[in-house]
Amino acid sequence: MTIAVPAEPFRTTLDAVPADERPSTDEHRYGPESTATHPLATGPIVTPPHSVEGFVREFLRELNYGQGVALARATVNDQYLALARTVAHYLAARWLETSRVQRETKAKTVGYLSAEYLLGRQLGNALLATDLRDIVEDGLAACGISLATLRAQEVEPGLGNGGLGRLAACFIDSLATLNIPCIGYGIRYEYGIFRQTFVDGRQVEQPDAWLALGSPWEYPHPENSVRVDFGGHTETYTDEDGETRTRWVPSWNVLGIPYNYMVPGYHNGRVNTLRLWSAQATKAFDLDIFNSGDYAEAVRAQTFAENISKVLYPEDSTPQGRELRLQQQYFFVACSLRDFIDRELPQDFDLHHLPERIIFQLNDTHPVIAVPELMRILVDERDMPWAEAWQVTQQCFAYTCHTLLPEALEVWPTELLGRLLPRHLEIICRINDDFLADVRAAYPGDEMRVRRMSIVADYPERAVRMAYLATVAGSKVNGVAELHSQLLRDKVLPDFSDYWPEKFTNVTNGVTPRRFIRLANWNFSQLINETIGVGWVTDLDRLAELEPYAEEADFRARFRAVKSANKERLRQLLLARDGIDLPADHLLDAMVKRLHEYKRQSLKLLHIVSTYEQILSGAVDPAHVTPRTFIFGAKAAPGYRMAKEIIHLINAVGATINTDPRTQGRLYVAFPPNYNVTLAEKLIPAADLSEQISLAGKEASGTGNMKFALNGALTIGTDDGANVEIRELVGDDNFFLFGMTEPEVVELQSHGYVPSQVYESNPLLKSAIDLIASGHFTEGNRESVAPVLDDLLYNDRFLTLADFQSYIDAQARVDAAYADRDAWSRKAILNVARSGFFSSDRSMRDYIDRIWHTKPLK
Ligand code: NBG
Repeated sequence: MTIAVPAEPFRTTLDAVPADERPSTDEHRYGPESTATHPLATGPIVTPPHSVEGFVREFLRELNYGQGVALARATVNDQYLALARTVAHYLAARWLETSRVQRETKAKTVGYLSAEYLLGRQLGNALLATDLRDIVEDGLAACGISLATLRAQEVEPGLGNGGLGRLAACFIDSLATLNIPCIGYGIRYEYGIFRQTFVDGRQVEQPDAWLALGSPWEYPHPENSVRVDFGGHTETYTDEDGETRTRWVPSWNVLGIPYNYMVPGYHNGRVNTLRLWSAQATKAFDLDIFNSGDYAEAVRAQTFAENISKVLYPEDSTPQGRELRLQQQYFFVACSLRDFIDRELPQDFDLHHLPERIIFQLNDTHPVIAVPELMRILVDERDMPWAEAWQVTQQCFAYTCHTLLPEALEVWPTELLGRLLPRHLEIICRINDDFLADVRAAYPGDEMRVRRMSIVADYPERAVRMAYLATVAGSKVNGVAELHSQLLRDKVLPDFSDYWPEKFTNVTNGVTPRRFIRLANWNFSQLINETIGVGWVTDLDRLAELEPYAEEADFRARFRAVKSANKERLRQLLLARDGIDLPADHLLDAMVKRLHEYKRQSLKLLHIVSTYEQILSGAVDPAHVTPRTFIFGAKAAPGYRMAKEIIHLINAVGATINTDPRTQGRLYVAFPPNYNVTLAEKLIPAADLSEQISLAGKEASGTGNMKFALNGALTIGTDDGANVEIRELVGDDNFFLFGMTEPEVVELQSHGYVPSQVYESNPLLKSAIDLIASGHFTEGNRESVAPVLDDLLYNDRFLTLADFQSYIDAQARVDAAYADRDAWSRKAILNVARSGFFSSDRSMRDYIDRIWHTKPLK
């Protein structure tokens, strides 16, 4: 198709720009109080024309006037920024309209409080939401630009560590698509999750300067900044009515600047808001120092304030309890509560009715300091009696727990809390006193129970257990998969579930089909469209209609063709990105997730080494080995030594196997660095086998497991997290189950587990471990493998060795099944057809029904 590219607007005069193509007007600036009379100012917000010509005109205008360059001189980055802004123009009218309707209808809003949002690239998603992909592709082509090149220019906002942050991103996508009023609140980290590189096979972290080349998707509003106080002390005083009251006299403060991002619904005309806060120094902060003439000190003070939103803590499931992290947490929830109460609600709003307008969902314990903050606002600032304030507060919060590891539940020392947030500590203590009085009344004489349930722990140091505070304050507490919610009730918070059985519920996680099927697996989604129509993207249960096609040879062949094409696409990407040359036609066996001992990447490694060792020793004829590529993606927290040792060992094993002529064409290990959402979108659709091999009872849910199943990979997995539900839905024949169950794990541990005995008694395992121990993979260096092996043999907290044989047996079943490709395809298609439940749209409906009770916008 050829289109005539119009002259760039800078070559024309302003008057020549047709009136209906002027930039959109913000109705709030010209809103009810406005005296504007011009039809453009009072009329509807204008969306650019949905045509190739209309797009090109808008794009060139943005390039010339927004970016300030001519097409002939524009860099790829200029073009990307102009394109992003242009696509955003198409969403702007819906965005402004959504927020107007939301305000006018006084709809109850979900305030999703999350310290992390792992968004992934924005451009593709915005093109999908606006249905502009073809228009943009043609329009850019007419300008001599490739859309693919511009898409590759985007640096993803990596404002999260892993599953928890990605879940938040999926949830806000679904809420927009379901037309549910929601504001996502979080932190605009200047540096997101680190960029991972490997040097001699060891992880080296590099800062993620994601903002360096511009950030076209955000809309800063410094004029709406919020002041956040810290430190100081509290004092009591008597008010005009003779009441004794408390006030907080803070000692320092910072400003929170809101940055708004659009969260487009899918083809429904809605665009919700994600509001991320950035910290800035206040004037008060450094004025004194400036006045004293110490310029350098004043600038240092500024840096101190801005540090609060400087960097994402690169931890996942193991918080480190640092002061700056508590500052981050309080910073963003204080901004968010203030923002909602002061800016989203009318000025004269009676806060007794707050629960009718907002439900704040606490995404794990990170935002839980919002509970005493709301109490402080109501009691200290708005003069609400304590009991009334507590009633309001309890209805305004609900809490999601995302872990089962005790070390992952946040606990803040009272010393630190008292220093940073003295008033909040007092409020927490009063909440605790009131709560424990109720517990004493319910269980007279049971002081042990009272101590167990206390929000404030006395041992090993006086500290606030944030999960307990959230449980006491929240209207509901939920886990993220059936098994997890059960264990949460039985093991993590048993006293609380005994006391408040009805407070506990489950909402199984989900993933957005927009990004993880429609966008990531375009060819497959076209095949689905041709087979069952297009509605499945917002109604994922409709994938069930694919089930009969699993029995059709032609459909299976088409499914395989898509899989092969996806593998080829991944091959090309990794070649260009990392110089990794994936062999063609292998079973692609993928384990991608954060590196953590409980997830057991080392079990995967033992399987690889064992397969290799069997070939070397002649026990197995290489001709009988299923050609397999093992692909890993995993970042280790920078301070997590064992995780880093495991990464090093995987790389060492990979380097040896990939260059050993004896296993050429049979085994290949790929470990592309810096696994992130962008890579996931290419990798998951290419995989045949999904590794979900955590120790039973440790993985709260997992969401990668869902993405793989929905893209036609079979799972090899333990009975853990959402694996349990995946297996129930897809059926035992289409899932490779292995390993101990959670009760079996408890049983083994209670008898005293001795990993070295397993090693001694299992020859296959022994020879694999011995091969590693010999230094075979590390150029004879035995010391460098000792940390991992010693831990496996003498500690093995996550029972890797105990599950080894069962895992190997399951892998043999995988090989046998893969030998019949056509039968494998059938199983893979059934996985897709039966996984519609794992849409985050369904998760959101469950939250709405069981927890939020919000309604779609009219
Ligand atoms: C993670 C769990 C995962 C789960 C995600 C999302 C934390 C603290 N938890 O199993 O480990 O899928 O949360 O719920 O990051």
